[in-house]
Amino acid sequence: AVAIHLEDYAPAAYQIDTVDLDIQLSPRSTDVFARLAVRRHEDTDPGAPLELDGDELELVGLTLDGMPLLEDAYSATPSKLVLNAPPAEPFTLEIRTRIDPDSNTELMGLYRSSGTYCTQCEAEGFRRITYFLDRPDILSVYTTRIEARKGDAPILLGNGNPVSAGDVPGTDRHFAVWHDPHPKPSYLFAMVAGDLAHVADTFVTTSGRKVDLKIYVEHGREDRCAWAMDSLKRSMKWDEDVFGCEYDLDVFNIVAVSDFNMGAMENKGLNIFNDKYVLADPETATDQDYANIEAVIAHEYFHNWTGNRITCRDWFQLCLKEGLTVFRDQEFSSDMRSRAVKRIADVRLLKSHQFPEDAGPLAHPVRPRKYTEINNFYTATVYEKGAEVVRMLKTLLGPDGFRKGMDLYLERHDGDATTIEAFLVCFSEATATDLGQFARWYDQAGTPQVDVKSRYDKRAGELTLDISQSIAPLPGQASSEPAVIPLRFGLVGRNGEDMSFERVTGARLQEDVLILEEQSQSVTFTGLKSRPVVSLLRGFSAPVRLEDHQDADDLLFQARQDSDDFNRWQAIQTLATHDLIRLAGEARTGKELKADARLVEAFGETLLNEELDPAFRALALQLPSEADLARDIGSNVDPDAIHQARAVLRAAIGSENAGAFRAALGAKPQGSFSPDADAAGKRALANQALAYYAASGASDVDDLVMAAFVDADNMTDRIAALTLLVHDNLKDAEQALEIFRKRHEATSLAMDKWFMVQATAPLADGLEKVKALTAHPLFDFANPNRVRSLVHAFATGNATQFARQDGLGFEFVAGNVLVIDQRNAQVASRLLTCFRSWRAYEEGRSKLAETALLKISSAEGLSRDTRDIVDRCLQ
Ligand code: DPP
Ligand code: ZN
Repeated sequence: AVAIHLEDYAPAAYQIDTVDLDIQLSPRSTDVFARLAVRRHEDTDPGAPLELDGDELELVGLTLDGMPLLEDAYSATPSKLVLNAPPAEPFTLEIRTRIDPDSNTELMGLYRSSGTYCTQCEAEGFRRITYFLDRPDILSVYTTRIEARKGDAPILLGNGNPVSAGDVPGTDRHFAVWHDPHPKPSYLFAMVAGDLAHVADTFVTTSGRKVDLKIYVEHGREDRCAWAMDSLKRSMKWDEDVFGCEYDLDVFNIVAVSDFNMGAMENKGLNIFNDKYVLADPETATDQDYANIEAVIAHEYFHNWTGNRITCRDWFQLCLKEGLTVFRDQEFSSDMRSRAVKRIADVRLLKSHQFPEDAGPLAHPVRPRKYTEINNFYTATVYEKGAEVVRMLKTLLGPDGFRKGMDLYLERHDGDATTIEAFLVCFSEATATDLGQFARWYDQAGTPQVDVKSRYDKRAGELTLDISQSIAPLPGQASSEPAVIPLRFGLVGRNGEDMSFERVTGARLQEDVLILEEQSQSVTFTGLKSRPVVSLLRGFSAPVRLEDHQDADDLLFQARQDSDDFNRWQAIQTLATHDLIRLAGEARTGKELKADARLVEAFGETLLNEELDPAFRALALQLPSEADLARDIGSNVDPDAIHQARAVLRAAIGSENAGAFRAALGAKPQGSFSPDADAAGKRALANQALAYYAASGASDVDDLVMAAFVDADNMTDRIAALTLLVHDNLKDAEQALEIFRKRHEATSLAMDKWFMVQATAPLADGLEKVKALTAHPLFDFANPNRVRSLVHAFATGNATQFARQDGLGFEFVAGNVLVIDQRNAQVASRLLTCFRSWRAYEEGRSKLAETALLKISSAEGLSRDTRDIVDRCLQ
């Protein structure tokens, strides 16, 4: 496959101003008539060829200004339609293609999910519907006529506003016409046709536009849409209040489908969602599901401005819409919930997904410069690190400066397909700030390592921080330049309050943020009466790995006293990480393992600290995951040793504080179920307590956990108890799995959890169980959610079984990648990324992982997606 380079960008030779589609639906044979108004770009020589993209298309008709084309005037293959010498003046091209939605297992383009016709066009799916200039800088006005058998598809939906609808006389078919007045790129095209139920509501915008809101789902699922609708209305209001962004059509439709590669898709006026981000009720959805739904509904809605009205010039600019929109949805959730808790959750995600990506063979800049398959760049780096970069921009410019820049961006670029440079210029102009060095965040891969050594001179009352930053060499990036790092900080005095100082030299200071710009610099604070505890990177003000050499005393102090909640959490995590890494090292020498007593005590204290909100305490009690520890250890990783270390610490914390944990089990919210953040926090804390109590070894553990499972009146509590039963191999695990299956068999999203609990069980025969589950009647390779809940969950959430010493875990996942690649390249290549840290394993496992990768690499007929990932992993 050929690599595409950012530096080769050139505007298309032709523009397409309007697109009129007539889509005549039929399961095996759908006819698509596309009428395109084509115009030569002013810089294009008259007669230059017009090259339209296709993908597995069959051309059945072609006219130019109403006339059939002579055979030597064009050439057509399934992946290309070329007009050799089109007219110099604007012309109308009519293209008729025939497609087969039922055999579209890639779930890109037009396909069917549980009988419903739906589309997914980002990034390059529109070319699977008709030949087109399928690139995001071609903005066109779309009118879509959809026709189908009335009985099969009573509901017909398109982008924009509804125009007309009616029966097709003399047939059993009907049609609907939709018109979207906003010029848009082809990746935002969507249509849906099916037998769907809906819930309806309305929203009135600030300027008085009444918008009809509808969420479409399969019949019988309407009563699981309330939370999504509520989230949508809150998102619409919030975007007006916080960013001044108003909705711009008369309708906003959301459709939930069961078979979807991504989380959701922001098609103009017609969002299509993976149903896991729409459907929720207490019986089938966890608090985490509710929070995710709120965030994803907001995310897709926010794209209406950051993504749709202002889109990307080319796919290298993907972070322009994704990083910014993730930042916006994170801010929204923070405003709806606890800001500190949301921040911790987001940083956990960043560190567990993005940091490993950024440290291995799949590392790439937030704005990549080269790709062979764009689908492989919908990554944690583009999304989550992209959001962190926008957050740093806000930190550097302040809230007012940031808002000024956003206002200018939204005004200046409305209707554009633009770039990161244009985005940054708006902030630079609005605030008279030079962002030249800041722009490196978009162009350099790798997580900067920030090393800080502090020295306190008692006599002079001065504190000096010797700070250096660096990025380890990566494939394709041997060296790097210093980044602008906003380091939020506090100098904490013995009473827990931040100390004031006289002066600071060696770095720019902006309120409580030090701006680092050099590869190394010494920063000195004067006028300090005693040695402070230095609290750095408060709120995780930059996506860096901080090594500040704090000793255990200072960390314990910070965990108890820091006024910054994030750093209180971070301090206890750092303490736990240090001890776990020590234990994991000792586990490999066969030494008897003993957890650090002060750490164990600190966990008990955290549990009992009523000043902290329950959600925060639940997060603080969570140990670093096995994957987190593997990432921090970095090389020569032994997953069994890590697992053992965690088990020892968890048991120590559980048994030393058993009484307190048992008492905390009763702290559940009272009354009927509410998904709000408060109630969710209480459930999280009680379930965390249950997990520690289960590790205490008390004699009533089996019965207590089973009782918690049986008595649970919501999915959050039920799945928490089931996870303990299965993962700790408690007495009634099998019985509980049976009870759960019988209860939820008809609810696919709940059964995903049933598969996932088993997939992630760290048991000696975990792999054999997962293999057996691939033959379960409810397992289905065609459903991405099901594949993710079993195979992907195993590969990413079951470190000891995936990386088994006999290599069978790697072999199993690699085999599945090959099977899935035959039908759905995106799901397969995503699954394959779980090998990305393979070189960090100890030698034996590393060799076995390489063998599995080589097996994939040597397979015939790999998709471009999977080929790209395997090649990069092995490079
Ligand atoms: N639908 C995906 C998202 O919103 C890709 N645009 O992130
Ligand atoms: Zn997005």
